[in-house]
Amino acid sequence: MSEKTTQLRESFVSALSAVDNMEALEAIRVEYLGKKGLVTELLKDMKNLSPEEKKTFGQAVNVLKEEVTEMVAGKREEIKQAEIERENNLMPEFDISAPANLDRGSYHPITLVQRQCEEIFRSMGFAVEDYSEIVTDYECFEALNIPKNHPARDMQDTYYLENGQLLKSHTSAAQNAIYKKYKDALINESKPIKAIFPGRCFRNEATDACHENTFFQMEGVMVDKNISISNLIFFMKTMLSEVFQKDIKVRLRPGFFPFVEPGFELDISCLICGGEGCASCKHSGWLELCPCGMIHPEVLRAGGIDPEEYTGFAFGLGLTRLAMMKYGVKDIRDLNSGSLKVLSQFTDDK
Ligand code: FA5
Repeated sequence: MSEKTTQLRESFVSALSAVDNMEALEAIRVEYLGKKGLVTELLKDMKNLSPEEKKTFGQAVNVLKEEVTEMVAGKREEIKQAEIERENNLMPEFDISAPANLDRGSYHPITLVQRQCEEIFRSMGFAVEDYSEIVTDYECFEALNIPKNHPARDMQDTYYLENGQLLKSHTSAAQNAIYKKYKDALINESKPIKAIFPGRCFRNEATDACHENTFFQMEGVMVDKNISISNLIFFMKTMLSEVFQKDIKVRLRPGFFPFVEPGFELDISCLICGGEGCASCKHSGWLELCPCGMIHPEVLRAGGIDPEEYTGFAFGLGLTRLAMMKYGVKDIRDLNSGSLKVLSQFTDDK
């Protein structure tokens, strides 16, 4: 009887030697060890044996079963290792000493302009802050003196999430958090609040050569005792002359924003057409770049600052438009196009 187990073992070993993948291995496992497999079938022959023979034969079948199981496991490991090796051979070698690939891309023009502005304001003692792109209605509107149903909301329709939060339509949405963060140092240590906070903004509006639904702004605020419009104008002028490295024609005109009083629109003469009028400036020769004004008392109050004691200015620079002007990009949509042909032309030429 043990001859039968020996024969079956030999036939299994020979079949296994031809197996080189998991599917074939599984097929042979089922053929020998499955419920109706060849090893299990051997037990059927036991019924005609004496009790003594049954015992010996049963033990021989069990040993065979264990051996076959072990050989299947061994083969499985062998196939796995071979697969790993095959994959490793397909991977390109990483050579740490290889020379750098100089063709490795460039910074986005908005990143370049943003970094330049950050540097300019940092050198004037401003902290650079970051803020979330998802904000609450309170942060984006209510804390800025724009209650529900205020007409100013029409100018800043944005994208709402199901939980009531929204994608911020302007960087002013961070003002309240900034005042709350720095107010104790202002009140207790007489440290003026000086911060800029660049960020991505979103608006649900039709796009054209100077409007995108996703664009960047950089907000700036300064709060202290006796801050006036002259401080505001000084910082705006300094920033623009540093960014453009030349005199730029600017104009200041009244502008309405519920969170400043008085409020201004700061426009620059269009650098694409030299003020003649083109699609980039809506044929006016001027480009709205940086609305600004003195922070409204209600907004200071919402930030925990007493407007009887402190005043401040705020501005909301259109960073994407600034990049257009600095690099001569005629259509704002090119900046979000992801086109390497367009974007690889810009370098940090500071
Ligand atoms: C605001 O967003 C105010 N939060 C700015 C502000 C801050 C005023 C602090 C007073 C005090 P406005 O919607 O005008 O204002 O946008 C500010 C600037 O962002 C614009 O001058 C423009 O340069 C840029 N901007 C606005 N909408 C777009 C757009 N769709 N695409 C590209 N740039 C835009």
